[in-house]
Amino acid sequence: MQISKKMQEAFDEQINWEMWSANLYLQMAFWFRKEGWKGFAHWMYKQSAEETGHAMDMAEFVLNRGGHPNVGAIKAVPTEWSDPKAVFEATYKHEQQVTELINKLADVADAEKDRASINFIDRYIDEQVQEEQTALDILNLFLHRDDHAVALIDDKLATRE
Ligand code: OFO
Repeated sequence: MQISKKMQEAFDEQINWEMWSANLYLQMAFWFRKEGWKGFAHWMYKQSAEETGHAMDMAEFVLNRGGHPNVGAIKAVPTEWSDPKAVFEATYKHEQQVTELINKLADVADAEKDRASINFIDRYIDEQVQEEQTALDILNLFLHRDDHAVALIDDKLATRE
């Protein structure tokens, strides 16, 4: 069944947000590099590529349903943060917003009674649980920074096979 106009427009909006997310994380990577944090920058480059992958995956789904995805104009992203912790606070907040957007996309699929889209979007609902948790886990490392040694032990124990 061909994708409805309403469903395609909802996907277009989400594709645009995924590309905005990719640009946000790319900009964060640039900021970390500029500030001399190579590890954080590496993580952000990976995160940016993952977001581009989400946009492409959604576009591929729309194409497979006989639609014509549109990226649209992508708004500028922030360029400055006060410190690494602030970047991850922004990351966590952003992922919470993306969860709301994915939920809205699912609402459109429900209203359209579009079973294929409902099924497709479900994996992003799961993905967002993971995305929020990952950002929060990193943020927690910053919140525990006064107890740096304990955080390092915590980190080490987490690698137990
Ligand atoms: Fe596309 O998952 Fe993060 O934003």
